[in-house]
Amino acid sequence: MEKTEYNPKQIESKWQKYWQENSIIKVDEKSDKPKFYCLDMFPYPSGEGLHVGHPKGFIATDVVARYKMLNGYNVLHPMGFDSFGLPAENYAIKNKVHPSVAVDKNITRYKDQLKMFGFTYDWDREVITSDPDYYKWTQWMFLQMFKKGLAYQSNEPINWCPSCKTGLANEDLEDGKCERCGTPVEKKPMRQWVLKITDYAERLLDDLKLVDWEDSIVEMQKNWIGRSEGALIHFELKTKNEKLKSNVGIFTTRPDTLFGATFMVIAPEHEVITNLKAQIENLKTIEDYIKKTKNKSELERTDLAKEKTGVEIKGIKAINPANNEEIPIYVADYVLPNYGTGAIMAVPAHDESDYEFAKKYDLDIKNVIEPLLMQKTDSSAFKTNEPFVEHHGVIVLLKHWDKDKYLGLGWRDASDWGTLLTGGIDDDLEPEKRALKEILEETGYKNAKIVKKLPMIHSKYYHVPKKANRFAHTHVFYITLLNDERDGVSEDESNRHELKWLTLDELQNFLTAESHKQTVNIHKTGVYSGQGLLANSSQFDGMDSEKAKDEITKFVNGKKTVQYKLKDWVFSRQRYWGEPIPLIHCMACGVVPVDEKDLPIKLPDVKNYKPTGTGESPLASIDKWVNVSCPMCGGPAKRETNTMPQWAGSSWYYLAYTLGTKNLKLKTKIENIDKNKLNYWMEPNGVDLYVGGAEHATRHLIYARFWHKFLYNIGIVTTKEPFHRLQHVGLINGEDGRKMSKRWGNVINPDDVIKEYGADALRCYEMFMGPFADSVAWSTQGVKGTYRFLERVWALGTKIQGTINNDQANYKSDNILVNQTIKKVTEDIENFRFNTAISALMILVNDMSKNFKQFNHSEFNILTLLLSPFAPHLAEGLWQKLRNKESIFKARWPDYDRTKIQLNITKIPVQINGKVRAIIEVSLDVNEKEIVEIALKDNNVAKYLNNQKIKKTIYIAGKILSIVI
Ligand code: ANZ
Ligand code: ZN
Repeated sequence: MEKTEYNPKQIESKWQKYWQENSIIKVDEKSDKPKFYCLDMFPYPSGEGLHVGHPKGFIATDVVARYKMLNGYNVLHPMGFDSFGLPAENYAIKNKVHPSVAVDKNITRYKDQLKMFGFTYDWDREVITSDPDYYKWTQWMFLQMFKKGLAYQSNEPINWCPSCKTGLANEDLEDGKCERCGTPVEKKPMRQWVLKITDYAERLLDDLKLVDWEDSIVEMQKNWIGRSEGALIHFELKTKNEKLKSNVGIFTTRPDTLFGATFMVIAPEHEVITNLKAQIENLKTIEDYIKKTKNKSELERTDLAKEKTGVEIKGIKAINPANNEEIPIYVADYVLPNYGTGAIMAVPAHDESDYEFAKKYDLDIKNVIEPLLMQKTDSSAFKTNEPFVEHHGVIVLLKHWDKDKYLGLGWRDASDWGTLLTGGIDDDLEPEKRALKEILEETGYKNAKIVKKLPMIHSKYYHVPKKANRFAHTHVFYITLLNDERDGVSEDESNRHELKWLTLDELQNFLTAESHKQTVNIHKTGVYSGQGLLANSSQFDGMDSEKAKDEITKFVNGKKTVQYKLKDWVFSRQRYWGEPIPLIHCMACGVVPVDEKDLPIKLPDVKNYKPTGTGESPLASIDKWVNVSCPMCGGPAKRETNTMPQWAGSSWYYLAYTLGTKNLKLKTKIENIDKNKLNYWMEPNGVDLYVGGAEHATRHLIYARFWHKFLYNIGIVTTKEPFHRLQHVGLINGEDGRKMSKRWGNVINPDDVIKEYGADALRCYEMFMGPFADSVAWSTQGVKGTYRFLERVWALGTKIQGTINNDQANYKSDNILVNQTIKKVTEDIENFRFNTAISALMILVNDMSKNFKQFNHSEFNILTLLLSPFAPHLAEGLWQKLRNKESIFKARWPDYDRTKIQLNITKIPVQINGKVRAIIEVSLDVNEKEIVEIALKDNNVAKYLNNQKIKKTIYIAGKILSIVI
């Protein structure tokens, strides 16, 4: 008698062995199937081993890998270890073992753990970045970059982590702190190797079009690369008596605001300070200020919430080239040295930081842009083909005589219409008088005083009652009531609207028209940073700001330029555990590359690998290793002792997998690398699927793209981008909701879970626990639930085994639920909705258990196939029980019958702000999130939403969807 109880321990080891022996997992390139390259971000082997959070992504790629196998693909699904770098080294130092020993031990542990999951890894392709067979090629690639002039030495101040005792790249910081240890970094001038990644900025940006990545990650990359179009404009300098020969260039994205530049700000690091020492009258004060700002992080300097500081440079003025006015120059640390030119023209009326600074130091604020608002939506959208009627008017922001409240008008015949006081100017009355008169007529208040005229606002809209396009020019006044003395107003007026005294915040929510909202906003912040029409800009007055950008740049002989936020990649670390940089310093020849045939330059085995903290790596003290003869002249020379950063090895490991370790042996020459293998897996779009943590969006994923593009340039790869589809994985937190960590004592070890419930239960649970990209808390109860589900499947299989009486089973069914489940599971796997795929399987299993007699052998085959990517061991076991001869992973994924998917379709009205705007057809089982997604794709819904933010959605299942904006 065969044992019928579900015993994962027994079946899992049995089938893992079977897959090994029957080449289910081994792949080669001699296949006529289409290929699928499915990749995980490889782990660094830490001392703690894997906790249950790590494999979530690995399980997902394994599900996809097996699913693709079943769909007839030749699938590469490799694994390896990112074993160089700080994490491995810090672990080694803490535990007083040599990094190479620690890494070996940790890798063994990781592999033991990974093997328990039954993943489809072909371990022959394993890549270990600290293996000389591998890093030989990392060094080789660096040499090619060096030879092409992409690697250069610099002595600029860089980020220095005093705790990790090494320089770091910008990408290694988080909020100005070391990403590894959380210590605030210092700025330290240091000799370092830098890679010119900025040469690739444009391509890194443009080629984002080629990839199929989540929008959020594309957006993060765009921001990191940070492209800005603007102008370079020169300001001449003068002392009290004479013009100076030197001038200062500034970078601005808003040359149209040049007439409003009322002062200039330069970064404390700017060279003009050293160059003009003799002319600066308050040099001591300036130097003191510079000293004070020295160690501030970039974030501290530019944080809008922090108070700005600065000092005026006495004795020198700048000349605004637009109007030849003399303006003061300040040194202030909110201007950064390494962006643009390290100097700016400050336009306080239109830039928030400049405004704050001007307020603090009492500097001139000159408005030069008047908002131009275009009504493009709803009934008052202007009609593009009709002419505009010019219109003049006033808007009054009226302050209460006593309280800090402002007047809003609530219109009685249109309950959702809230405005400020306004009126047209159709007589000869001056705007000021018109504004005061408006107050009297509409409110009866008699004593008011104009405090300030705010910038005019222009707007284009359609006047519904008058049936015409309007181009309105509105004077805006900030007026305060002096007391509550008041006349009665005509009944007519008081019937029309109600006076409401509101705070500025309340007012902003209360107002409907864009021009009124903008009035409050400008009053509140003092700044208008949008587009508009020029004012106070002599011959450019009235010009559209977009056009004025070009015109004013030309007018002052400026130059259009593009700036990037991306900085060159600081590529050296003063640490032991990394790839030695294969360069030699010769007294006579300078920096000389190591001969390629001498690669790899192996990391010497040392006793003392602790960081020195002096800015030199521990390698510097190993005389025997350091002193060499120059490859060019044979004279005495020294090796470069800095090592490469952790991100070097991970920049091309996905290419190494395609070759397999055998092809990367030490003796191999570049000519002998089998590019056909590489191209087989990479063409046409690169790695087909890449899964990993979102924290790599701007580090590894920028570096690897750069590296890949370089290899493309030198003809090693044929694809422009390394990773075609990218999917990020959400974290698994501890049962208490906190990040899993030893510190909280909430770490769950996969070994324990697998021992108790089996790998299949763990795999299914992690895929079932929530939407894949979300962070979810671990639940042991949840694992038990999925375990019981698998038990039920096993029991069902055992039961059916007894009823099988023919071997003619296929993968077809007439059953509607079965066909629906095929469709759902297929689409869900393709779209990374593993949780709903598993719930669909649960529904099918319930039905099969309840109505056992209605299902046949073929249908049970289908269930087993659908389950197999998630619970491969159990599925393989059942497959055999179902009298199939070969491995389930040599079978074909079932197809559903389109005629047998009678979905419960229903019509649902969609309301926007209470009005039905569309009727959409959905299946009855959609949830709120899904139906909102479907609704948003509807043309009418899109039209009425018009990109406005959705405040709330309510779905009454099967009845109605309401959207509130
Ligand atoms: C005048 C101006 C007027 C500006 C205005 C903005 C608005 P992005 O978009 O990030 O490229 N800037 C230039 N170099 C700077 C530096 N080294 N440190 C700090 N700020 C710097 O920003 C470009 C704008 O940032 C530039 O345009 C400049 O301020 C400022 F209504 O010039 B602007
Ligand atoms: Zn030499």
